[in-house]
Amino acid sequence: MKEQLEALREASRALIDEAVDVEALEALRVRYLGKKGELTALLKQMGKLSAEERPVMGQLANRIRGELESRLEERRSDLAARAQEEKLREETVDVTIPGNVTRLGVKHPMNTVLDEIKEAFVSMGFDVLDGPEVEYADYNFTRLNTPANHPAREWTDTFYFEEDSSILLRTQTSAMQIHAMEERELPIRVIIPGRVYRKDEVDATHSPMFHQIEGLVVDRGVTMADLKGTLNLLVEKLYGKGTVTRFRPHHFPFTEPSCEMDVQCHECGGKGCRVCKGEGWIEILGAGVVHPKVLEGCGIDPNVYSGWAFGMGLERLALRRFNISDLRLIFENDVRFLEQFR
Ligand code: 2NM
Repeated sequence: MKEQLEALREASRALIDEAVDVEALEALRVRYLGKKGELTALLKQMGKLSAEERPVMGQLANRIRGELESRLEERRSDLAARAQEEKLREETVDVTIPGNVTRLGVKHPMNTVLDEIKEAFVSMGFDVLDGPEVEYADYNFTRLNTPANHPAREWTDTFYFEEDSSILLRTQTSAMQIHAMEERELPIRVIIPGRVYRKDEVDATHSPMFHQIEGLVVDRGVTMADLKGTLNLLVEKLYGKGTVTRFRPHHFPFTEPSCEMDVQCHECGGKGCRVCKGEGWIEILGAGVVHPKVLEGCGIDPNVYSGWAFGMGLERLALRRFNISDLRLIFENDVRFLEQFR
């Protein structure tokens, strides 16, 4: 019995020392100390021993059990620590390795201009809306008081989908203003930026697709004075305080009276130069007091409510603002052009 116990002690020690991981240690624990383990089996044979031998062998067996247990535990924590160290080494991040350079884009000049205008109107309590680019001729023309024989309605000027000219690509964002007046509760204060389409040949100042931003106010007691005050505020936000403006009479079918607004040339201060083509003034938008027929067509009583509206082309504003010589540069997205706005 003594020899068997000593042999077990030697063999198990060697195996525990050689174990490569905690799983192997667990297998050894089961092999020697488990219910069906080798040491357990030897203990079960103690009954066969003589009365003198039994306590001596019992003590030895218990000591070996204690030794095995503490040796297993020692090796387990050893192996666990080593595994942890190995993991940390593998996961080491070298923070000194140069990173991958991400090339950041730049804001397109059109968005710079658009964001400034939006910011100016949102700060005055306007909502920003957008609407469909495919419209009924009814919303794009008829309900904006555009006569049936108006040249803008010709198929040579407008992209139609239907033979009967009932559905088209909107030529102005005003179509959405009609939707706004139909659907919104009064008072209304909205701006509507978006793409519009006209059958123009591409050149340095024309494109069959361009961007407009229109605005609309409808409330009780709204007058031309509100139009002028608000648009003057817009111009001061875009071009700086004290920028001089003028309003010239004009004609639009959807407004009466109608006007165009000019800003005094920022380049020459009104004397006349290359930028303003000798005029001293630069036209930036069209506007007017909403025609009573337009209000009526949207179910708004023109005896109680009145409104004003404006529309401006965004490309033209961006070209002038950034001194860009050709409209096509705005749409081509050549990075050599865009990089200049960093
Ligand atoms: C412009 C100029 C003047 C305009 C009018 C309306 C509506 F829906 F209220 F009748 N929307 N947009 C308007 C007025 C647009 O663009 C040059």
